[in-house]
Amino acid sequence: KYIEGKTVAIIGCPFSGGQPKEGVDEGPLKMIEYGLIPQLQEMGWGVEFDGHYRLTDLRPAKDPNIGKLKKPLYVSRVTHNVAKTVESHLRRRQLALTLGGDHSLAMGTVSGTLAVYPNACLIWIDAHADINTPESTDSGNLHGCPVSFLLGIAGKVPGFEWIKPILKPEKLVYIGLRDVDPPEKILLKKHGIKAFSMHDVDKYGIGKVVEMALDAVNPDRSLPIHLSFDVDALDPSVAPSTGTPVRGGLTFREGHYICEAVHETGSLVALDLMEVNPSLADEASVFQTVTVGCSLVRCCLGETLL
Ligand code: Z70
Ligand code: MN
Ligand code: MN
Ligand code: MN
Repeated sequence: KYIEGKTVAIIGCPFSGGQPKEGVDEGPLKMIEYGLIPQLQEMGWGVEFDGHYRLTDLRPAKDPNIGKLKKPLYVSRVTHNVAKTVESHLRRRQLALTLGGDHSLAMGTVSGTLAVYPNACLIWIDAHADINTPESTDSGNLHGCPVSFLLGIAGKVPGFEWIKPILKPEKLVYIGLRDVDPPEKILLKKHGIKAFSMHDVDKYGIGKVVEMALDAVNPDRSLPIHLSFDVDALDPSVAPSTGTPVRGGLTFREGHYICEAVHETGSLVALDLMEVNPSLADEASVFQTVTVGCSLVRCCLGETLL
């Protein structure tokens, strides 16, 4: 009902400025090279692909740290751009698929979604909570901070004035967490944010976890859904080519189940597939990671096993 004419806009975001490792900017290019567009077309989707965005053009000549935060001006410019792009596609009733790139991009993608659908919920699939504030971050990498900016708990940071803090804590749910910094644990508790760790996946099984997650943020399954999927939520044996692999992650099927269940709601409006880094690990690992990324996207867009 939110998407008209079964069309998806692919927003290729070759961006690595939110973290220190080169190569994550090649994620979107590889996903396209591996045939994502014809795969979606074969499923009956109209695909609008504008090409990969030339985000490096936005890189400022000077970009000093703000406190601990690294490349703040670059990240703020890029994410502001991405927000406007996602917003424009959603206004045209297209599903917005953003290929990353590092997860700082979600400051943009989620802002774009909430601009069009203020009642949307956010399902965040990740090994990490990415909720550090400029104060709490140890690394200073902005891909560890997007959620705090979206919630409006990041304080004032020059360049990021454009972000409207319109994400409510009760509209956010996590699945897959297993590498959460101590200050992040405090923030999750303080704001009462629902989070399902790998312990919960073990305890309840993925079917029950997804049901509980949807019950928490989308009880009748009709509100618009933004799904932000960090490929490092998957176990490193399933998706090895990513910047921060953490063992003990989602299996191939658990990852796909989440996508299938979200598709079944009929309410998905925006999807991020983030942190695919084809420059890390050998060729077979890159193949494995990029193909699983394409496969997750297809499941979110309705591919079924039977
Ligand atoms: C840590 C930080 C992170 C991804 C690492 C790690 C965050 N909490 N996210 N890799 N994808 O630096 O804030
Ligand atoms: Mn377009
Ligand atoms: Mn992440
Ligand atoms: Mn992560």
